[in-house]
Amino acid sequence: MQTQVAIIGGGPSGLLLAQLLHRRGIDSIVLERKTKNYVLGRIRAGVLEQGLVRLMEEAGCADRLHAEGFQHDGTLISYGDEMFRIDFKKHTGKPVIVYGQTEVTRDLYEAREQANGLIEFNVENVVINGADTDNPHVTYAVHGEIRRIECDFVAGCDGFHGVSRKTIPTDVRREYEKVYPFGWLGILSKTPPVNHELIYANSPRGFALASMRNESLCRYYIQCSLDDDVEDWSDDAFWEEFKKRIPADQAKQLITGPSIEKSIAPLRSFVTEPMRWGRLFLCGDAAHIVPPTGAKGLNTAASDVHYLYEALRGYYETSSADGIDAYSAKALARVWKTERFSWWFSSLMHRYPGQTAFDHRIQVAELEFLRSNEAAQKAMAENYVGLPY
Ligand code: FAS
Ligand code: PHB
Repeated sequence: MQTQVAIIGGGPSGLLLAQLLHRRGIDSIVLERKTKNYVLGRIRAGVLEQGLVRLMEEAGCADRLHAEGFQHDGTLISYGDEMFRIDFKKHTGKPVIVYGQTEVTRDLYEAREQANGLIEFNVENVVINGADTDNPHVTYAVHGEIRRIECDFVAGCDGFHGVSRKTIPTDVRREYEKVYPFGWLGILSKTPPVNHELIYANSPRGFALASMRNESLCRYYIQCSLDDDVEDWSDDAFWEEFKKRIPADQAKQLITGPSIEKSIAPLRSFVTEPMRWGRLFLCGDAAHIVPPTGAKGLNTAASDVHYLYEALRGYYETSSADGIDAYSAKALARVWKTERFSWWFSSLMHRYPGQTAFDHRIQVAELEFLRSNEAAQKAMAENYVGLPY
């Protein structure tokens, strides 16, 4: 087979890139290791920056997002029984949209299918060959049959555990990592949200987050030990702990119910440099990971896709290599800013093993500064709604 761009990975990065390229007449083939239903079964992000919304509009996939997404003009931050609001609209003029990553991915799959986009599922043994030449090709197997794609470029959109990053030679790659000494236990429940906005809670017992997917579907998280097993946490145990971590007046109005999904995610900060090697470009989780505290994972994948899409358009439409030559530096400049914000917000909101009473008072002092200082709130709001592309 022959295509212009071989895309490894059928998650949001790969699908969004494929759909944007298609809209400019640039063809691609997406190779996905799992089935479509498996990919859609993952419960991941819930908050979209305006940049991702604009890209979904440009991809022709934003109708349901606009119809069903919820505009949030601020977020709530609590510490003990204290709570205050960061007003996004006042400080930035922009909202965020609450709309699950699952729905973003569903909309993108639907658009690819309507465009008869080529997506191969259940692929195995993907190998990216000759990325450092002008004639790369990708080999892979489907049901035991070996296949080969000749292409101009390869987009590595295969997430943290994919093959793309590892295709870049170790003497070229530089990796930066911070593993956090705790995880997030998340549940999905068909209950109304405890508040109409998200609540990020710092408590002496640990972090908690009250999020949502719609008015009758909630996504709640509590910080948990890395030694915890999701089986250790009954629904009742989760709800009891969650109530202890949010302000008492919010706990009183919390409506609990059975979990329809429950999982523990480890937290890490991770960046690979460079994000390009020859004709291979890394996008999204294939290149970087953030702790979900700042809701930046999916949204930083989106800005990578934007830079790569514009670079490939420049190559095919004006025969300019400027965009592809600048891709890695441009993407990394924004990646590191979202890494910083996610690390800062995680450091502010979580209880770290060995944290002393002094350390906790410093967190409270920073929260009280954020609560009382307009400049601090503006900085927080600008990072949360999304820094410019
Ligand atoms: P993805 O990992 O989503 O997609 C990569 C795709 O490549 C997958 O479908 C995978 O099956 C496929 N693949 C892997 N190896 C392959 C191979 N060798 N060949 C072919 N295909 C291959 N972000 C937030 O903003 N907020 C959150 O709350 C949040 N929660 C998260 C919870 C968890 C448990 C995880 C893991 C991530 C979370 N994230 C969150 C981050 C997440 O949303 C990612 O940023 C987002 O999925 C990035 O999208 P992709 O780059 O497409 O990577
Ligand atoms: C979610 O709704 O899953 C979510 C929202 C905001 C975050 C992390 C996760 O910071």
